[in-house]
Amino acid sequence: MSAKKKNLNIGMIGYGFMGRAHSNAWRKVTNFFDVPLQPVLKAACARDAAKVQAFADQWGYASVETDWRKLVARRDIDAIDICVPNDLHLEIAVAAAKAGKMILCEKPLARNTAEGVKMCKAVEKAGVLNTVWYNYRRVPAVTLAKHLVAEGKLGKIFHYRANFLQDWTISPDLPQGGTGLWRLDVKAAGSGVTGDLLAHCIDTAIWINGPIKSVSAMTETFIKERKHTLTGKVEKVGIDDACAFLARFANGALAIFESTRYARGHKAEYTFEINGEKASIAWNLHDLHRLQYFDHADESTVRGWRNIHVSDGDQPYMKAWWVPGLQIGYEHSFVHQVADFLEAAGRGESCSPTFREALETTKICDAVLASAASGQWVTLA
Ligand code: SOE
Repeated sequence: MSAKKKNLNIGMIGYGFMGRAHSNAWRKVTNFFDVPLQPVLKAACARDAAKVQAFADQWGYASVETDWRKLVARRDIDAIDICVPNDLHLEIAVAAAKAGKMILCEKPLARNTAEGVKMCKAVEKAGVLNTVWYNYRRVPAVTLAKHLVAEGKLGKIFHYRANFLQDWTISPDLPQGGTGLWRLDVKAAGSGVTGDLLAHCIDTAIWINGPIKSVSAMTETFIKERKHTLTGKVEKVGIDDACAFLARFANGALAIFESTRYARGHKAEYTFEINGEKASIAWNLHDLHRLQYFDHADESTVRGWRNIHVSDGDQPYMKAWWVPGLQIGYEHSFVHQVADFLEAAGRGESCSPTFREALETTKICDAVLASAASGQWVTLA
């Protein structure tokens, strides 16, 4: 640990899949990135005392809390990392902002726009640094795609196409609610694939290609009732199992987005393709270190899709890792978000996407769900 670096004491709330991904990022970041602050894993928090202690021991947190309010009130905590189900984001974020803590909130920002607006107001009023974990932006190949579009390599963009396909909820015997399965419970999650998976696609899309101005959507809930883990009763399923929508971008591009948890054979297949006047790019999470690139300016006899292995020091984030040709993976996207957060915090700035920027994605998710309910196109304000 560099003696010159100021410590940043982290209070982690939640120890599930995301609690692990974020903890790994906090632990690794200064081994690879020369950031101005040194994260210190000060406390982990969750309701189950034995489980949170085991988590703290495994990941190296110095202490535990079983009530997030106590964690937020602790004077020795600088930043709160929210890794709990979506229905808790608002209350924790508002309390953490009032306590003057920096906040890193797992995606999606909130269950809906109304909650998201309150969260934005809270952090802006308190003047606390904030970010939302949309990690896929920071996969080097995805960041490279952003750079290529920003440099004008694709020229005018005509089409944006994105999918996020999974297959883990096909069984009607799978319950809803509780640890791991709260994503199926509309009260905890807010929505189904729209807020959980399409939110990723939307965040990447508007980051790369600018604002979306209108949407037309359809959703389906294939399994109408599931046993609820917490009540033990069979209850109506309120989430969207699948969602597909058309969209128009402000820059004139047409888009098509699809997400489902019923695409047998697909575990987490996030893909996007962008077609421009001069070039096209395509990316697939299952091959996350590669970017497909087609440049019409290439000599016609050798023109074709290039398969770029994004692992060189002059490609985004890769200088910090191994030697050219050696790739990195999923967990590194979180390390990159932490590195960018600490870099920005060193300048006294929030890291993109801020709560305010991530609110745009939540607004689009709400517009998608409203369109699916009404059968009408919905225009974004
Ligand atoms: C759902 O299965 C999930 O874990 C999402 O919640 C994550 O955001 C996504 O990255 C992978 O899939």
